[in-house]
Amino acid sequence: MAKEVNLVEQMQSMTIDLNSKVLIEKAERDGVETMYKRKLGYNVQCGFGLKGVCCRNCGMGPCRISAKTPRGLCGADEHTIVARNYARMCAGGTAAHSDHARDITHTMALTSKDGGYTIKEPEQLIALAKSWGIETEGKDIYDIAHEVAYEGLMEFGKPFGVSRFLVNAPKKRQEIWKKYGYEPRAIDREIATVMHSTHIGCAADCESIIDIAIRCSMADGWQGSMIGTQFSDIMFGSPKPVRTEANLNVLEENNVNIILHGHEPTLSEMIVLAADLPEMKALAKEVGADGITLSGICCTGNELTMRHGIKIAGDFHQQELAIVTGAVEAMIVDVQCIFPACAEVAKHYHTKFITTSPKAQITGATYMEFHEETAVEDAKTIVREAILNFKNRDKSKVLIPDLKSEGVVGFSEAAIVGQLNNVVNSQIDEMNTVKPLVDALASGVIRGVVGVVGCNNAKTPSNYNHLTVIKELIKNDFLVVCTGCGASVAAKNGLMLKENAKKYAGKGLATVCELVDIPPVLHVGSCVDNSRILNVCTAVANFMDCDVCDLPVAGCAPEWMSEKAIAIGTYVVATGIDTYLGVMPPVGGSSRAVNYLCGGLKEKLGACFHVCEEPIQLAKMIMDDIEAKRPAFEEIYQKNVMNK
Ligand code: SF4
Ligand code: MSK
Repeated sequence: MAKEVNLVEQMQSMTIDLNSKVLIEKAERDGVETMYKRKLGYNVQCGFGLKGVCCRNCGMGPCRISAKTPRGLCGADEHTIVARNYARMCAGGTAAHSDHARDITHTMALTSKDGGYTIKEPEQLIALAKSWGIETEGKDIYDIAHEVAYEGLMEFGKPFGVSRFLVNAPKKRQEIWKKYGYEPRAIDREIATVMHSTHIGCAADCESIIDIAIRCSMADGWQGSMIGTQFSDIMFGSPKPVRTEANLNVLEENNVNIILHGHEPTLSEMIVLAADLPEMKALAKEVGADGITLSGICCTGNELTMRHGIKIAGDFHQQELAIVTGAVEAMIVDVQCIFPACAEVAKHYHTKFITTSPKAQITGATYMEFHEETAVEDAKTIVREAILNFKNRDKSKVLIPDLKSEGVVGFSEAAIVGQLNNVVNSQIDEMNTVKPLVDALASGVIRGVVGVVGCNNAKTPSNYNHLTVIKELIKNDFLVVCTGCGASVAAKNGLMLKENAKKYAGKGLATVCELVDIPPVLHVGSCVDNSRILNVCTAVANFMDCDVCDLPVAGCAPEWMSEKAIAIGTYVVATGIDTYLGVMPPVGGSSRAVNYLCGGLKEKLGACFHVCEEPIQLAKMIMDDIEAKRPAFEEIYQKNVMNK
């Protein structure tokens, strides 16, 4: 018995989320295996993999670099192997974000006045069309949408030219990209180039392989993700500040609980629409429920909360635990970050674990394929399935943990700028000016802005690095903007409430929060929406007539885990923003790779990676580096803004 208690305590020590601790204990009681149990078996992980020195790029391998075997069978050394593995991670991440964007673009091609998908932001569409040289005068908005969709799809495979979005960057940044060959051409081409160059017998020079990886990641940030975010905003609406709640207590005992998990708003937006239909609400009553509660996990959750205030059930590490509550009628998933284990966990309860994408079928799940062409009907079928499952719920197995937090989310670029602009400097007419943000930064009231983004990683206690870094930063007057699961962590802990600014933020930041009615941590969206951070930084740099690397800003991924996160970090560095990681990427086996990524790139790009696995130290590194940049930044402000 004592042994069992120790086991539960050991698992509970792997998260700081109190709801998760309750459900870890319940999972053990219910005989359910979760990630926390599996982690016990992974205390010693493969040293070759951790350092990135294992190669299986051909059938002669796997080859593993050690003192005894310093080269693979083909002669590739640790520098080649590490760089190739790193590049393939960037290609995987770029493929995931960009294939999501491709589907969004195909959906834009299906929009129509009376169809499932419509245009909610015609002005944004027209502005984008004009910037792409598409004639808009006198044209039906849906004709414009279809032309923009066609041009968007060309970004994936156009034979000539580079990303259409690069021209928005500061001139100095564009010159750097041109000089070093970092301008991404077609998205698919960049991914293919990485796969080709890292094939056996191709590139074997560490730094040049990393350069190819950088160009590929640029196709993620400055092409695929920009398309994903902008097209989603045009079709589903640009987020605006909205109140929400976060953590597993958002599940409701007497309601049909539907959790949406994954990444594609094309599916989740339709589920929202279907669940709101009177016929569905009536069906829920018929089966004995009071109503229907939708909530989200991972980036689908982020997309939905940003646009509709739909509650955030939890983050990446809580997906299995959500099912363990026994109160979930259906977990509907599409693509990315979905544990295959959810199918197994669901078998212990009445929960239907429903996969919907041919790209992500999972053994043991209920597969209900979703098609954009028949979106509304498909969504209704899926929601009906969830509602009818309410009668199978075993009340004796239900445990919804007690905690949730309120928060305000929905800070798109326009919302951030608009909020500051409205209040700080209301005499400025152009809604688009970033001057109030620049003024707040230059005055030093806000010391800097840090994007704290990314996943949860089982190498750290869930949420610990995120929460520690964010709290340190806001305590010292650094405004934090969050995406992905980092945003869920902040929301769950009350950091997205203006009312809590006084408690957690330094005096300067708390004053700004009070004045302009924002929380100290801003939710800017899903992992694809990191492009919003690029856009705001770009707008500020353009306004100040400087480069992005001159700004007092940084990126941080305290608990990154996915290939997408590696691609994100790489394009953020390429944009000129120093990026701080709380978990070491698998590159430590190559001194050349480490020196280039964490040093050499600084000379070329004005930014590089920094790694520190202790979160208070990590936050300190960020703050010290930003403070060191401030005198030059303030000089630029005096010269280029005050004297304008
Ligand atoms: Fe080994 Fe070279 Fe083949 Fe890699 S590519 S598995 S190092 S022989
Ligand atoms: S969902 S990529 S765990 S942020 Fe985008 Fe969260 Fe990371 Fe997936």
